[in-house]
Amino acid sequence: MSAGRPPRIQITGRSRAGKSTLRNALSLLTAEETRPVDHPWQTTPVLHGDLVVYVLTGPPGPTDRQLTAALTPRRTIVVLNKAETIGTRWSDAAAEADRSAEVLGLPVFPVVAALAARTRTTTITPADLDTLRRHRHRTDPACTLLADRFLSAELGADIADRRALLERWDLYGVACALTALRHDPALTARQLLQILHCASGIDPLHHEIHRRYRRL
Ligand SMILES: Nc1nc2c(ncn2[C@@H]2O[C@H](COP(=O)(O)OP(=O)(O)OP(=O)(O)O)[C@@H](O)[C@H]2O)c(=O)[nH]1
Ligand SMILES: [Mg+2]
Repeated sequence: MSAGRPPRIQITGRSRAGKSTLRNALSLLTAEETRPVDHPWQTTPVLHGDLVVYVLTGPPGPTDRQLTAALTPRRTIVVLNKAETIGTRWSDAAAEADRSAEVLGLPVFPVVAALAARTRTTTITPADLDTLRRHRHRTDPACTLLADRFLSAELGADIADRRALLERWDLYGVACALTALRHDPALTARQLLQILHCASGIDPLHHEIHRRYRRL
C-alpha cells in the first residue's frame, strides 16, 4: 500500500452472495463492492484491494479457489454468508466454514449478514416483543423453520403480528429470539437485540477486519 491514502477494501464474491448486505452490516461505507466474480459476460473483477473480503455462501467452487489462491493471505478475509441456511444449527455452518478454510488455506468466518444488517439499523419494538413473548413456549422446530408454519392460523389469531415480526427479523432472527426468551422470559428488547447481534456471527469478522485494517 502506498503512503498517503486510506487502505482500499474490496468486497467480492459470486452474484447474490450478500456482498451489499455485508457491506451494510459492517458499516464499511468506504469499501468497494466489486461486480460479481461469476458474471457470465463481464470480465472477472481485479482484486487489487489492500484488504479483500471474499463472500461465499457454500463450499468454494473452482472460481472461488482460483481467485483466492491468487491473493496473499495477509490481505484476504473469507466469509461464509447465509450461514443460517447451512444445516440446521450454527455448528453445521461452523463445520462448513472449517472445511472451506481447509480447502482455501484461509480462515473463513460464518455470518448471517442479513440479521447483522438488521440489528445495526433496527430495534426490537414493544410489538415485536409482545408477539415473541406470546409464542415463546413453542418448541416445535417446524414453527421457525418454515414461514408458512409460523404464519399458520393454528398458532392463533395474531397472524398479522407474526407476519410483521417475520418481515422484520426473518425466520432465523425469530427462532433465535424465541429460544432466548424460552430460557429467560424477562429479557428486555435491548438484551434480545444484543443476543441477535451475537447470533449473526458478525462480531468476530468485524474484529478481524479492524485488526487487519489497523495493521495496514
Ligand atoms: N438467507 C439469507 N439471505 C441473505 C443474507 N444476506 C443477504 N441475503 C439475501 O441475499 C440476496 C442478495 O443479497 P445482496 O446483498 O444484494 O447480494 P449481492 O452479492 O450484493 O448481490 P449482487 O450485487 O446482485 O451480486 C438478498 O435477497 C439478501 O436479502 C443472509 O445472511 N441470509
Ligand atoms: Mg450487490
